[in-house]
Amino acid sequence: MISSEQIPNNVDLASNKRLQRALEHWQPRYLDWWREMGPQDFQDHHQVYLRTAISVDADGWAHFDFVKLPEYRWGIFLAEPVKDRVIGHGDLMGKPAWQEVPGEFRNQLRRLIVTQGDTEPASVEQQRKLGSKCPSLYDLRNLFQVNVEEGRHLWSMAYLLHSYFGRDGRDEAEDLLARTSGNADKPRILEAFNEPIDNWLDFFMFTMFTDRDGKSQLMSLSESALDPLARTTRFMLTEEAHHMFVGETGMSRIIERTCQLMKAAGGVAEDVRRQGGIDLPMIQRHLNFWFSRSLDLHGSEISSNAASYFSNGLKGRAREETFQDHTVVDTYYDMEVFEGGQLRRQEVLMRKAMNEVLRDWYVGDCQAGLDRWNKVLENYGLSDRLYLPDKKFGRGIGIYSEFHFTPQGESISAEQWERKRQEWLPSVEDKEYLLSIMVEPIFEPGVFANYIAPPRRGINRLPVNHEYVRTEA
Ligand code: BYC
Ligand code: FE
Ligand code: FE
Repeated sequence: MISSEQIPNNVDLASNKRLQRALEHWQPRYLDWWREMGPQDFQDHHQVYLRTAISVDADGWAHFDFVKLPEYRWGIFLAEPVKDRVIGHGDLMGKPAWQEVPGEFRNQLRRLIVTQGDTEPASVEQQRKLGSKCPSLYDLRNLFQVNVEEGRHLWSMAYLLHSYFGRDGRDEAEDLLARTSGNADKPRILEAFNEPIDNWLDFFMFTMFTDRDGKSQLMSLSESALDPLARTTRFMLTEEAHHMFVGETGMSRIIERTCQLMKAAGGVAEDVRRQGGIDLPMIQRHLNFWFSRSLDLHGSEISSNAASYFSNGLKGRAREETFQDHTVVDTYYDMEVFEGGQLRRQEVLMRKAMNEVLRDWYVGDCQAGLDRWNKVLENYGLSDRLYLPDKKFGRGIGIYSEFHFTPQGESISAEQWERKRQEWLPSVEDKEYLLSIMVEPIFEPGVFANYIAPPRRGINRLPVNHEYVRTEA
């Protein structure tokens, strides 16, 4: 019998027999998945200093304790309801938000929830081998905090599937545990979630850029007419902020260390590598890769799926309330398209351009983080700067994906692309080099790998040199 003690929740699990029964079946499978596909070598003999959500108010977040990973209490939380909430955009605007799934939108909603749910365990799988290469105990703990929260995000989507989609929902919840990142037969649904992440540069770039697509999509879903979906995703956003903190500050600290090593080498970027650091061109190549993969995650520029999600109220724009017009029937998006070897502007119905509208919001959010990275370079008196490549660069999805563009957005031939891609995207040598400086994990409190600076402060006001992960004999 599953108790609310085991599963912290604010959905009155104790009196919901149907959901309890569903979870009794699903929870053991989840735990099997976690043991098999979750953090490798850190399941049974390590105590990790983790934050567990035990309620949705601010206090509910302040709960820190040492736990073994498989004993983490994954909870089910929805943000507090908004009284008399109405649909905020699209053709049904002003009607009461839905507390149940309308039959006519059932397939679309299930698909959105499954796609969202699929990314959460995928990221845990992608990151499962990073523990044994960690740059410090502080970073190891942050990795596990991200992993358990992505596990909880999976719980959130499984909760919606079990509660609102009957039998197909149960099947879909099982399938979320059956697909595997990078698996040839049963891969994860979206492309970026099948890319390997086996070094910490990729990890920080992923949490900076790909988790930020999580933020985009969760903001969009938190506008949904389906109220339980809106409330679930609204609460998930509070955790997402921490994931991007891990990525942004992880990279800031790598950049800081790179600056120190560059100064020691008289400002020569390439000499950083001779000292075991990560040089700026290599950082830029990884940034180019994860940024463009994450742009892809926003879907095609011109999408009738997106139009239908918006019209039906299933997905809104990020911060929908900040827009004047919530129905956008006769408005157009001025889009850059590539046709007959030429870039030109084209008016696209705004509803069909909703993926692009969200992508624009995402690019702005990324740029703010990049400005902070460049501040580090500036503070060290260096003239080098990191930049976001053009939206058309390196794309695998959408209207630019069949063509080739430079990071500055100029069109080039396939042949030119082949010649230059080594300069713009991570190479096999980059990956080998990164693994070579991450061979040994660092488990000594307060010690950091040579390629990364320590953080300014520790977790929950503890010192930086606290033993955030303890090994048991
Ligand atoms: N890879 O009209 P289109 C997160 C497919 S991250 C592969 O362009 P639509 C997290 C598409 O499915 C947030 N396939 O797309 C981060 C469609 O297939 P069909 C995850 C792709 O539907 C880090 C076709 O191409 N949440 O939470 O407008 C760690 C043409 O579709 C891709 C969500 O994604 C791709 N990149 O937009 C942990 C929210 N892109 O119909 C977690 C839910 C498109 O031809 N999902 N396709 O078979 C959605 O809202 C939409 O499905 C998408 C795609 C925005 C992803
Ligand atoms: Fe997530
Ligand atoms: Fe995340």
